[in-house]
Amino acid sequence: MLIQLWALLQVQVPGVPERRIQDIFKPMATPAEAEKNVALLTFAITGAIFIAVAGLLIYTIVRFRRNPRDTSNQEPPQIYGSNQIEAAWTVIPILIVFVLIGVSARVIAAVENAGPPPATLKVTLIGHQWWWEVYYPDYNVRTANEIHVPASPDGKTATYLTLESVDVIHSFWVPELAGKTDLIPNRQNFAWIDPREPGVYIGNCAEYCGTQHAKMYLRVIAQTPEDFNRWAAAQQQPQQIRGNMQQAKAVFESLACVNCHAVRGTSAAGSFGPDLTHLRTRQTLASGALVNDEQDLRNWINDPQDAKPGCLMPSMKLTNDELTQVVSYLQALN
Ligand code: HEC
Ligand SMILES: [Cu+2]
Repeated sequence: MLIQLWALLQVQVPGVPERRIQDIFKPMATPAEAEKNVALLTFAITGAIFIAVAGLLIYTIVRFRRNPRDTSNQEPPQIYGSNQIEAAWTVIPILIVFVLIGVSARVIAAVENAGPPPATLKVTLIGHQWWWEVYYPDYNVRTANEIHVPASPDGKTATYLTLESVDVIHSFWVPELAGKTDLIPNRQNFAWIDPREPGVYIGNCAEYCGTQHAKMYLRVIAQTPEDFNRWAAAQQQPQQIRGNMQQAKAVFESLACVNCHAVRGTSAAGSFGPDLTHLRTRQTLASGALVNDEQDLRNWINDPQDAKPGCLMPSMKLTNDELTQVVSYLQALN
């Protein structure tokens, strides 16, 4: 319920098939499927325990309630101890716990030790307060907040994610694709996904990481292999700006933006904030907080603290003219 509500609050991008309800019971990838089965088993066992305990409790309350005609005010007989019952309710729960531990451990091991299929895409996902850096080592492509991957209808393609963090602990969680895995500073974690259908799968940082943790959405954009290859090839291109953008580009390069942001092919080479080389090809801005259109982009650059109070991009107090130039430049970064 809460998860659904939260999904509905997210930005909608027209024309993109989006799996808006993040339902762990409708897995769309192998790891999520395995984990769903453990969840169902755990629910079944704990559900049965709940019904047994609650049933006995209700039975006792009703069966042994005070009789209104009983005016003797006497305590009922006080009975202590039964070795059989004590042993039963010690041993049975221990056995149940061991079954759950065993099954969970087996599924975790199976997911973690699964060998990569021949067609494996490598992606490094780096957590920042409060956005995701996405790096494709085999393509030397760097982007943010939206992970493009090939879909895997036949289960023969997978994306292996190396998870890192530059500041605090974050957590990768795209419920329909895989369970949570933390991104921990000074260490590498791994996760993998193989989305069965093309589409946009929405996730969120799942480990509280500071004020804007709730606005740290993640999109996995699964595409057909052809579409993915086309996307990757386009992302590999450095930025080429058409003639009439020269002035807008110069304004952007004269501002402090370049200390925090990179645009490949220009003098902007900062790495503190998201790489903006192909900004226009992203669906959202600021980790899913805003739609990537002219209006939201303008508002964001004018004052990022409005959409994400406390975020690590300051309001640059641009003049109206500078703002217009910078927005038109960023809008041209295809
Ligand atoms: C002090 C470093 C810093 C400066 C200076 C800075 N930014 Fe940012 N910028 C960031 C950070 C950090 C984020 C990510 C914020 C978040 O999502 O929480 C960001 C996000 C953005 C985004 C959204 C990118 C995306 O893919 O979601 C745009 C666009 C952007 N900045 C443009 C600019 C422009 C234009 C300037 C100059 C007027 C500028 N920034 C100056 C740090 C900076
Ligand atoms: Cu977080």
